[in-house]
Formats: sequence, structure tokens, C-alpha cells
Amino acid sequence: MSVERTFSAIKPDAVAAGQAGEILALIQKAGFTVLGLRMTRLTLAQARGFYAVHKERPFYESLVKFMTEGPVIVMALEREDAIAKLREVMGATNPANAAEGTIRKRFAASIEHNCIHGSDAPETARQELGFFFSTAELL
Ligand code: FUP
Repeated sequence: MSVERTFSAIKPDAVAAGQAGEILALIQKAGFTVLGLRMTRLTLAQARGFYAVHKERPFYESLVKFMTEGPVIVMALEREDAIAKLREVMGATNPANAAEGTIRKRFAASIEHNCIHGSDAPETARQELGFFFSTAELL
């Protein structure tokens, strides 16, 4: 294990519901350092690009629309074993399968409206961090 960086986004459902503060507190309690944080609203093109890996999936257009419906809070996070640890703290994609105490178990309404994103691998973490943060911001 080593100190690594990951990307996370609090999705429009959780931002609109006023849950961003509680979600951030859970992330910080789990030992993450916040290197960067910003509220932004994704354009359709940005949401399509961000989820391009899913473009052949039946839920793609609906997911992209959801991600543009309101502001998101994008974060650059650092911790030992950050990618795996954040996914543990987030819980399973479908909140019905998420473990007790996880962010998705507490705040997510459905597999699509699942309140938080976290990178799934080092290469995607690098790409996603680069999508939202400049090198100078994360020094
Ligand atoms: P995760 O890494 O847990 O966010 O999950 P995936 O990369 O598999 O999916 C990315 C996003 O697509 C999920 F957060 C929600 C959405 N999704 C659906 O809307 N329906 C599905 O059946 C699967 C994923």
C-alpha cells in the first residue's frame, strides 16, 4: 500500500438534497485529505465524456442527463490506498447491495441516483483528476 490520489464527485441528487456536508465529513473521518474541491455543473458534453466508458450501456443517456441536472461537487482526495478505500466507504453501486454505514447505503436512492462517484482504478483516477483539476491546483 502507498499514498495515492483518487477522484470523487458528490452527484446532483446528494447536492440538491443538502447531503454534501455529511458526505464530506464521512470522507474526512475515513482519513482522506482533500487536495481540491469545487462545485460545478456538468455540460452534456462533459457528462458524456466522463461516462464514455458506458456509452453502449442502456442506462447511458439517462445517467448523462441525471449528471447534468444540477451542480456536482468534484474532489481530489489523498490517502493510503485511496482508490480501494474510497470505494469501500462509498459502498456498492446499487444501494440495495451496499453495506451498513456506507455512504450509498445512507444517502443513495437507486443504482442511478447513487449520490457519489469514486474512481475505480489508478488509470481512471489519473484521467478523472485531470478532467477536473489542473496540475497546478494539485501541487
Ligand atoms: P461505480 O463505479 O460504483 O460508480 O459503478 P459503475 O462504474 O459500474 O457505474 C457508473 C454509474 O453508472 C453508476 F454510478 C450509476 C450508473 N449505473 C446505472 O445507472 N445503472 C446500472 O445498471 C449501472 C450503473
